[in-house]
Amino acid sequence: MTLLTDLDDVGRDPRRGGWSRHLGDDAESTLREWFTEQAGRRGLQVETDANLNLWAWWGDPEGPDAVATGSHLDSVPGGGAYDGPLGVASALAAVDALRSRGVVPGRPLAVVVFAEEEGGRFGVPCLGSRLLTGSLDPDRARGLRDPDGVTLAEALTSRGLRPEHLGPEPRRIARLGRFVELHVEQGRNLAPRGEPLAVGSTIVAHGRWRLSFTGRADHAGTTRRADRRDPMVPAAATVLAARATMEAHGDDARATVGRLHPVPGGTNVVASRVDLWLDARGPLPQALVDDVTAAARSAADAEGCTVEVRAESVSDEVTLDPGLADTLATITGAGRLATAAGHDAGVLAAHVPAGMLHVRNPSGVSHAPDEHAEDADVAAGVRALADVLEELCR
Ligand code: HGY
Ligand code: MN
Ligand code: MN
Repeated sequence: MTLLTDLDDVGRDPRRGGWSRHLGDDAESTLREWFTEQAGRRGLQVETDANLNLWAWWGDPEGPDAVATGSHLDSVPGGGAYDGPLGVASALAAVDALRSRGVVPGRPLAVVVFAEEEGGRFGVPCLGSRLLTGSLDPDRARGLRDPDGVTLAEALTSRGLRPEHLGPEPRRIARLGRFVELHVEQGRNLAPRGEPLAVGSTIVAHGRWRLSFTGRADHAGTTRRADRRDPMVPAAATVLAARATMEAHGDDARATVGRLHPVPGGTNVVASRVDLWLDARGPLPQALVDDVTAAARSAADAEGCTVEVRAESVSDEVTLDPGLADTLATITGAGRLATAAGHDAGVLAAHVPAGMLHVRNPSGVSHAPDEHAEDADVAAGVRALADVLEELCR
């Protein structure tokens, strides 16, 4: 808990509430320094890989069959204090617990911090783990632009880093035997069960699509209805279509528009363009996107506007390694939990046996300042993670 409260003042967002910590901003840089300092205090050897992920090693970084545990430190805009940092702080505390037990890992053990898991700046979630595993093309990554139009390549260069180094690191992946991510629960499943922990079973299919509506900018007061081609109108219809689609596709469907950006965005101006992003999740996200896109197109036509739809990131459903999940369940005594939140563990799972431990969040609220985990449950998570690492590193 001390490790977490260390971060209380880093990246607080007075306008949105909560915290905003994005790749390359001051807050995220402070978090990297904090992690490096905390790892150093524990005698862990810290390195930054070609994709800005941090690795803090206990044992030989070159050794085979390493065990890695960790999560991310970046946040969504105005996010909570636990999504990401709880997994990193718990991993550091688990190292302390192993030390106090007199355990010397029989395999190399790494605490990992993945870069830009939320995609909060450059728009692609799990940026660091996707680049590391080769599931995101480095050229595409270099050209990703943040809301101010700065590319990832420019952002890296301005920090003295080498954008040309971005790309898969198969040797680093090959040295990994297992990866376990501890994460605050997102959604309310453990409170009703009365359980502090759960072992991850699956991660739902999910993705994010950008819809760009183009019309004609004009004066809010002097432009007659008949002369308007207002992209805000089909954009608004699309927001409502996302809700209707979610309701039409059953309980597991999720369709959300949380981000909408008009250009120029003047109070007295009919917009020329509106970008909105659709977050779709469930058994068949593409079916949701198809329905929302159909509604968007017909609303755009009716207003004399055009609409362009672009997939920004798509993730299939992930089944976390069943054998590892069984091991985690045996060690911790915890039940299973499927999640509709994406994680780096879900990206690594295609290359390394990956598992998750979820720590109870009493209200289930996440991606918001009210995200919470009780101290006792956090402590249970650390003990469980230490037990898991002791067993996996035997
Ligand atoms: O968006 C997600 O599902 C995750 O919390 N990054
Ligand atoms: Mn998140
Ligand atoms: Mn997360």
